[in-house]
Amino acid sequence: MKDHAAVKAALRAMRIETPSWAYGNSGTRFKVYAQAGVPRDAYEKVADAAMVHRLTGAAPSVALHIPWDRVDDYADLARFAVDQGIRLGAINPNVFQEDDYKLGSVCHPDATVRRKAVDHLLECVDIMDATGSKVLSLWFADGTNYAGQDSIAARQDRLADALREVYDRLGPDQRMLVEYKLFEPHFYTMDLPDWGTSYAHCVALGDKAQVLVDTGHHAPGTNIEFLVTVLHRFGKLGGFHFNSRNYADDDLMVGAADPFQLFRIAHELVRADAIRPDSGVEYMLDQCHNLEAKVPALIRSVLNVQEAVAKALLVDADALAAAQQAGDVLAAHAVLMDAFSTDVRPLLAELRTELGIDPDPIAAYHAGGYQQQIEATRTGGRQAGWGA
Ligand code: LRH
Ligand code: MN
Repeated sequence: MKDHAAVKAALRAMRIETPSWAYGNSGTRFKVYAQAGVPRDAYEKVADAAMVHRLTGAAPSVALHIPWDRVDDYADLARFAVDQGIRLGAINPNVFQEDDYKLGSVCHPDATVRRKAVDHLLECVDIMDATGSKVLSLWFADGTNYAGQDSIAARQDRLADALREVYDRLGPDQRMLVEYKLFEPHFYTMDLPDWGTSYAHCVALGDKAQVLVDTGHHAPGTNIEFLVTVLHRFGKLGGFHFNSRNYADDDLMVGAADPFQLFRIAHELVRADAIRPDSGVEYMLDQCHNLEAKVPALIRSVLNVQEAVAKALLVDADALAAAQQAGDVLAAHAVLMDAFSTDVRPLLAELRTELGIDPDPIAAYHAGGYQQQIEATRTGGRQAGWGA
């Protein structure tokens, strides 16, 4: 069993990236509820992300989404982030919100629309050059709603061509993560519906292309820790969009709906020694806080990931291996359940004290008055949101 010092060392090194869009207003097709204090621009989103890092010590970067975070000077935004104590992370292009993209973006039947989409992806690589970001995080809403609507095969060819062009534009230390999603906004085919399709395209592209696993993008009952283990085994696990769900792509706080699933995923990652910052696996959140206050929700989410990983780090690997080798099913399962049933909050509080931060980040947030400050100062202007 890992001693507490080793567990704390691993947690101290872990990095969780928060998503700029989670600080903005979000909702469902029924309603987007505006909240007081919500950022009006990328700078205010970065400031909120910096607050999450100051209180958790574990979220030193924020992912951007373009054009939601479009600014005149990306290098200046990157400098602002550093001044705030964090850095800009993955760059997410958006080819799903313009009328031209109704029938798809890079998979659209019309070459002119495909050109427009690829040009936006290439623009996002330029933005990576300006911000120093190493990750291009690709998700395509592309798909169809009815059988026969378009050629599944032709759309795959168009997708491959677009990915190839962007891949060849990447700099030597840049890479692209290819996200998949089973359904929504399309309901017959999604051109990247599952890990197998993303994996196949990434293998065809090369080493700088890997699969992004959004935990909300699978069919109910999918064993995510299984596919994570296989992707990592083949060197194609590029990263995560962590969130949780009860039904579909609910984008709820990670660990809120199914903390045991998050623990099982963390167990496989710890076993694969894939928690380290230089493991090549990006740990990012992708959530929408439709009802709850956004900054404390992201603080809670970082804590949920830390708790799941801390429990996984406490798994008695030797006892587990011995029970598995002996075919002792109950004993093997018990080793995992012992770790999962361990209250790791005192250990995490100890780690935060050693880091010089408040052992209870949520209490510290409410005591610090940041929520009142942003609600008082961020008046006027246009609140950030998906703007769908
Ligand atoms: C699609 C998705 C994708 C993002 C968006 C905000 O559902 O998970 O990662 O671009 O959410
Ligand atoms: Mn996602």
